Amino acid sequence: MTSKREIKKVLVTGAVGQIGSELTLALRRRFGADNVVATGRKTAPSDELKNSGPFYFIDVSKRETLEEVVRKHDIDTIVHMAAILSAVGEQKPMLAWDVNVNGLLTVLECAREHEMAQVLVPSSIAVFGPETPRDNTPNDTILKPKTMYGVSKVAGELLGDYYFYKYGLDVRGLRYPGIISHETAPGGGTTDFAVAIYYEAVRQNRYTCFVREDTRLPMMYMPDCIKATIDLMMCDVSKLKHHSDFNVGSMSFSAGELAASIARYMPGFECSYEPDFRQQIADSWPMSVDDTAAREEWGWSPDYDLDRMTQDMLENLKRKHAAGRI
Ligand code: AKB
Repeated sequence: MTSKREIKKVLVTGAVGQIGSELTLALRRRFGADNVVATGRKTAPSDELKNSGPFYFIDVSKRETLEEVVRKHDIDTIVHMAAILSAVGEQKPMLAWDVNVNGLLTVLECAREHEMAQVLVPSSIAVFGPETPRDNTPNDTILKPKTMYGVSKVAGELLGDYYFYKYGLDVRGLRYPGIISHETAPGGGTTDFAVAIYYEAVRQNRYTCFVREDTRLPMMYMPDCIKATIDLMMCDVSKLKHHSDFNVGSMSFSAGELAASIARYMPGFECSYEPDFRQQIADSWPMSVDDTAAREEWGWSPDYDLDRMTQDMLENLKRKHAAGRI
């Protein structure tokens, strides 16, 4: 492994997405606004994202568009958030492979040639499949996903570790569970119901959920997701035994328990259930994960539980609703 370089200039791909948009702002607070370059593919950035630091449109599958921004800003770290998620990935498997694998390879090659300090690339609970133990899923276990998203994320984890061991490029990654937030809506995932339910609770006090009531999945509130990502980026590489594939647990609940938590703060809230094709995807994923490796190797520990998250989500969304913003 080459000597560790300090993170000074970060480029975020997928910065307009659900996690990227909040992560970019958090990174700007930490490293300085001009030192964190946000990039997106098509979607226009929010005013806050655009006005708080540099922003560019790039296409990660076209090396030259990435290269131009890397050179211009002397980038030494890439946080690669651009991805096609599970539900859209099942509708467009070739696109999912192209963005998630070929896009990642472009990023890794660029980082290797520029001898960058670090690449952070998230993985997902989607790397697991029906053959994996679903309860308290171990970090190192059977990876036989049945979605193209999962297949591409397994490939991404293997590529990350390959670049670490072969070239000494410091690649790190964590397996996000469903991420819940009130700023930017997620797009195209199986766990999106756990965000949509809050929006619809505030808008009309009812929701029709696309997975069954007893569907239990690992989830995480956005502040914990940002904390986990930045903690992993900042930890000393010599402490890591894993690199691209950390389980990160926070909370685990069924769709019915989520609805019950909302009903505690929104009297009269009603949830009905009409499972669609995403049910099968959810049924192939863990119900909870064992994140001992993350806790031991870089000190991971979440702050939020279900009810605390529900209170915070509803408070923020009610404020947005009252201001006509949702
Ligand atoms: C999805 O549902 O596809 C994502 C994920 C768990 O990676 N939120």
